[in-house]
Amino acid sequence: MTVTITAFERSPDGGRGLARDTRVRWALEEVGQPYDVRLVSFGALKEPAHLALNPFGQIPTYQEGSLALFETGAIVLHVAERHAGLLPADADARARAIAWMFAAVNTVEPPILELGTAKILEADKPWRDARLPLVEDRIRDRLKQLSTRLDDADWLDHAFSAGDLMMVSVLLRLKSSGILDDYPNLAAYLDRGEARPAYQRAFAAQLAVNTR
Ligand SMILES: N[C@@H](CCC(=O)N[C@@H](CS)C(=O)NCC(=O)O)C(=O)O
Repeated sequence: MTVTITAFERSPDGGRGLARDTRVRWALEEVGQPYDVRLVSFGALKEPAHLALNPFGQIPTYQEGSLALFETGAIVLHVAERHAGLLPADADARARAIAWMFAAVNTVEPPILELGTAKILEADKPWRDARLPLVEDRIRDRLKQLSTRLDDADWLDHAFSAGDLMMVSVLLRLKSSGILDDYPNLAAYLDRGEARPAYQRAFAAQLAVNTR
């Protein structure tokens, strides 16, 4: 059955791979599932047709026959459950991989997103300079914990899984900040994720859209 995802017609990041269609593309590439992409303008995101697919008016969405999904965690989990390659066969290892997916979007991503809010959306606020170090400290707390757990392993729980795909996707947002320089094992983890051929294909596909 044809899979269709949505992505920005023109991503605000200019194709750096930070728009969240990249993680869905990456998951589909990892499992070898072809997909179509429907590009959506910012205006169209808030129109009824798109809101029927994602009530929050965001990308990406995922359609497969009569199934329509939103939220990248749910989409990547769906892809990982339907196809081999992103979740271990062992039931306990599978549950742990899913726990890492939740950790990525629920525990690690929120303070990282706050940094963007503090730097860009609150750039003109009088509290901006006082708030920024607090936000960075919250990110560092999480990175230290993640770095300690990863230690010198390649991936979070033995073999690469959807948990790593989500965690690397979340950490990518820090790449230009320099914060990861203080956590060399996390920087190397990020490099390993980006070096995967499936990620490279996903990145190239979204870049092609944004450099047309
Ligand atoms: N939690 C959602 C977040 C989706 C999200 O923030 N999408 C952004 C692009 S990466 C978006 O569509 N922003 C436009 C908007 O919110 O109007 C997910 O993981 O799918």
